[in-house]
Amino acid sequence: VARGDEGRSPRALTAELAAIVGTDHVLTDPDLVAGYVVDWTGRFRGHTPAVVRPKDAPEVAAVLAWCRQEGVALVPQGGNTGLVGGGVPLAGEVVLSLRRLDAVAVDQIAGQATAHAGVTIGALQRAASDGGWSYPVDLGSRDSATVGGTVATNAGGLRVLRYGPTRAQLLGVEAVLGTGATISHLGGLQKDNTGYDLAGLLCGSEGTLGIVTAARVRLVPPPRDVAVALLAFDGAADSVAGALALRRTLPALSAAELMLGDGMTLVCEVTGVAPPFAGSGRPLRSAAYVLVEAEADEDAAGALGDAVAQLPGVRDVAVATDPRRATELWRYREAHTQAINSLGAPHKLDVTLPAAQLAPFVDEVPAVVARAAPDATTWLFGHIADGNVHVNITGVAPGDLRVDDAVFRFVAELGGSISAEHGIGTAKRPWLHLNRSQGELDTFRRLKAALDPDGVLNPGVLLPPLR
Ligand code: FAD
Ligand code: 2HG
Ligand code: ZN
Repeated sequence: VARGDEGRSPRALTAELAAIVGTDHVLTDPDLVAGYVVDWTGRFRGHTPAVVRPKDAPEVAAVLAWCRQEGVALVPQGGNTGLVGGGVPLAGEVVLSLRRLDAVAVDQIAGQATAHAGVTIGALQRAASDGGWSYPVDLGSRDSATVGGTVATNAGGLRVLRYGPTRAQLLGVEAVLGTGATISHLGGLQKDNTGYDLAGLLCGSEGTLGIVTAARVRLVPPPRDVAVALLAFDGAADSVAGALALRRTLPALSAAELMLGDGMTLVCEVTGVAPPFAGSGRPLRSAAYVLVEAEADEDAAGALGDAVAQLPGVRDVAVATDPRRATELWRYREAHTQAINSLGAPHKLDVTLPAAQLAPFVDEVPAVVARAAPDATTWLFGHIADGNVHVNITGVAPGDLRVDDAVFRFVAELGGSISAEHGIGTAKRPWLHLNRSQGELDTFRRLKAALDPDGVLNPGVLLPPLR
């Protein structure tokens, strides 16, 4: 098992790493290191002897080779927007920041892009758009989250129901494995049945098997016409039923996002934005909202309007007739993460439920939380048409795991998953057995041993410690 910073003189470590990447790219000054050792929420805080910033795959390979030789553990880091404590050095690991690998090239003929690990999703989207295409993975952290990080976590986001998660866009990767081998498969062939899908394996492996240095991704034609509407319902059950029905009645559906009255009120208070449905005052606690987006060749608004008109239980509709209003409606949803964080670091339990269990889950989970921690507050929102609910819990100490345990067990009882899209990281390791059999966990360990034989890559992430 690799160690963190214990047992080695910091000066020697820094000098040896500087010989690989240059003195300017080994950060040790506490002010410079500060942003790399704590996660976006503030719940997970670690420490590190150094942040190392290689410029390309050969330098990544050289840093990894040094870590293996010295038995020093490292944590790969992209935009540090991960929400499960997987990208920060909780046990004093060296941080390997991939942000300097920021080249991106669009192949307009193929409709594909090769993006290096440190390219942000926003930059990839802009490059795709400049080339007449679109990169369909989109998430609120787009201006910080990187290609490497989204591959490592198999990030989902706002349009999974139409385009799939990151793994569905991936045609190949370049990566440095824990064995020291650099593998590269960036040719972008649409059809290529030549053995194991290593890109698919690295996708979602959370930096435990290899360091992704570049990815070849497929692009999609940009949507010609987009319509957005915010629907209000009287309660969660109606809103869930409505979102699920739209998947069938509105083939153009590209996003369906749940919000509840409490979350909407908080967002309006924190951002200063006026509540939706002017004149109806403060949202009711029992209100539920679904933000709906449709993409079509033409008349997306017409298709959306027809489908909504047939939907039972809709109490109010706000339609965006121009892009500015569409952005305003999206803001109610996208501001949830920031608004909840303003109350203190939450516990984030990103879960998926089978469709039939979604409404009962949304109704019952606040009581499950209250039984585990009576002072806690539960916030629910998420990608409801994917069955994905973001359960956020505030008013609980970072290390108090009672609510996590209660919610994950409830999810497992209902046949759901403890991680829809954020991954396991360090936060959910103790509960992986709820979703994965002993045989699967044994297979995970064999893969880990084969691809990271020295155990230097993210040793605290994903796999629970052996008892
Ligand atoms: P980091 O946070 O730096 O790292 C995440 C994990 O990947 C860590 O385990 C790290 O060690 C590993 N890693 C990073 N780079 C590499 C690499 N090059 N090679 C190997 N391993 C690596 N997630 C969603 O899925 N959907 C959403 O809708 C969504 N919305 C978000 C909104 C906000 C406001 C925030 C703050 C986060 C959101 N996230 C969402 C979570 C987060 O943005 C994603 O998990 C994203 O994929 C993380 O990318 P990153 O570059 O920040 O990775
Ligand atoms: C989102 O969908 C992200 O906004 C973050 O996945 C969810 O803050 C969260 O819990
Ligand atoms: Zn999400």
